[in-house]
Amino acid sequence: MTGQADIAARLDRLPASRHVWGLVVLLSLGGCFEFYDLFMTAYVSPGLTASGVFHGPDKGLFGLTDQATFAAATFAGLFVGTIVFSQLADRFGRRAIFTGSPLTLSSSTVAFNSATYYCGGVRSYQEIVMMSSIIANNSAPSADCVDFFTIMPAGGTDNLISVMASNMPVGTIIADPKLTPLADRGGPTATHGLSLSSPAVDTGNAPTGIFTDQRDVGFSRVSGGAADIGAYERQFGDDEIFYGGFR
Ligand SMILES: [Ca+2]
Repeated sequence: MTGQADIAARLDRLPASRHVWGLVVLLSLGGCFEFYDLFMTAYVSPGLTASGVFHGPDKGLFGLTDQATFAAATFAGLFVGTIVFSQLADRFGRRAIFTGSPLTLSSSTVAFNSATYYCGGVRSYQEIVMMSSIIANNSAPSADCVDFFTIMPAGGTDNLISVMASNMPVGTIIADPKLTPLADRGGPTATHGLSLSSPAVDTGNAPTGIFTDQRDVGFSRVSGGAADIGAYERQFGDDEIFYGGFR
């Protein structure tokens, strides 16, 4: 009977020949494409298409469809990141690099996502820094992580989470952000607006150098007394009934 240790020892005894190295390279490339296909395009793209971020067969950036641009740019980024930054992990150690590379969420809205396993909103095993972001109205089977879960330090300010979690940035508002239904409110994608009575209105902060909300030109990042929490900024003159979603 052959155990895993025997198999590993057998592999270690293989001569470092051209043929063996060729097999290693081919298996690595196969694994790279397979995992990329499984974890990125298979799961992420349908969601982005359904939410209106990808625009079907239309040609966009680089003259490619949105899906093709996403796949190509992410793939290129993986290679560049691996070649350039893997040396940092070799030099300083993987634990130090992972700990020093926190997940950052800034002026973002993560809402109305659902999961059948793990977390409906944001689940992180790395340190997370959240700035002026909403995580709300998500659903998941586990009460531990409806909206948010992390076992690492969570920093940042001016955030709103709808369901209490055990480890959140200090000062996080726990409340219903009163998001309005997904609709075309300008910009390239549909958005969830903010009701006038939303606790996210005028309680966020604007990142340095960011002058618009997610809809881009024509939609100021700061309107009223201060920036709103999340990706959307209520604009002066927003129709109270339409934008308020009758809430
Ligand atoms: Ca505002």
